[in-house]
Amino acid sequence: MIAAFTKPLIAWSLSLIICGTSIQAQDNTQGKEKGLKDYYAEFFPVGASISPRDVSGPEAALILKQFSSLTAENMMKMGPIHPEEDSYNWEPADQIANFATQNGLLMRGHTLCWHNQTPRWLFTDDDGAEVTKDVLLARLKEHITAVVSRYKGKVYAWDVVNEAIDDNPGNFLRNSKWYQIGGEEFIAKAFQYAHEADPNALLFYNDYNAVKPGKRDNIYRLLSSLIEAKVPVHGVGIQGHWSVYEPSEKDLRDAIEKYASLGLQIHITELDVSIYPKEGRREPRESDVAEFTPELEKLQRDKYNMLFRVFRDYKDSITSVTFWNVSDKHSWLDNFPVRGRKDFPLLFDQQLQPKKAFWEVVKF
Ligand code: HAH
Repeated sequence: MIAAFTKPLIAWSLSLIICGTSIQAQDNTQGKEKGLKDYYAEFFPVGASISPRDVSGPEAALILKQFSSLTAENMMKMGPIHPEEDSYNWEPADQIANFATQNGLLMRGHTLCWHNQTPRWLFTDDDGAEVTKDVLLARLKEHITAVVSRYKGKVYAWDVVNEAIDDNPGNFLRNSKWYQIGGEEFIAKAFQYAHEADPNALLFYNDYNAVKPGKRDNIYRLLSSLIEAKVPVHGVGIQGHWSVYEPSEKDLRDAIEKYASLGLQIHITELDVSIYPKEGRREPRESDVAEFTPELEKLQRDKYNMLFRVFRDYKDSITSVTFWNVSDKHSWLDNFPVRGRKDFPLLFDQQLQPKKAFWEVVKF
């Protein structure tokens, strides 16, 4: 039996415990008030790719709390922004650029010259015949001049050329329409045109699988030859479409060191960590089950932990890190490489709440 006089004592110590918990809970809450951009303020800006629908509502609030840089996921690509030879669709890209500027966020431009999401008119003339190299380069110049000039002072860095290296390391350049018609020269020209339109913009070559040794060496070769030819290239974008199974820490470090040895800035441009092993585009199968199991969650935490530990180690070379999309509510990986297969590759869940991987990234 507890003596009556001890009761206030018990109540007091209980309240201390509760207070203690509540003080700690409050500390946690304060911790949660800090966003990724604040944890990484001394390292590099942290960004996300967005669509115009993200500039209002709950996504906008999450973006403003967490990120210090934005990229348009699609709206500055040639197809969406330049649908007809003589007409531009500025509105959606402007919405994103204005949201960035009004809120003091940096903006990366993506992308000026790519083999995908190109407008239908680009490679053919009025009669449907393939255009000549001269015509194609003139079109490239007109496009780059218009887009870069419009966002001058708003976009500080451009992915000028995207994915021009072949996936097979035995080949060098991708056999795209740009290459078939324009030859190797289209790459240097694109950088030149962008530099003429905005001499202050930082110009990047951007690619995926960029830390895999074979493709890495070919990207390095391209960059060295551009530098050698005095082409205005300032950085390399490592896309960072990785998975819980890749890359290895060694491949990541080796690639960063190799690119940095060229004196280039490195931007991690399109970061996500898929829960699936990487594979090519294919049809959905019945056996495709989208389940974010505790095991995958653990693998994802470990991968994100390694990635950001390495990024911090190389903060002198890595001058930006951008996630490709905002939260697991919507990721391009929900439809790639398997249509309709849900993925969970980002740091915020489908309710926009920080995942376990988020806490790995900010605890250091
Ligand atoms: C990226 N390609 C593109 O740069 C980006 O513009 C797009 O929104 C999504 C991913 C990655 C990629 C690909 O296009 C083809 C095969 C593998 C990876």
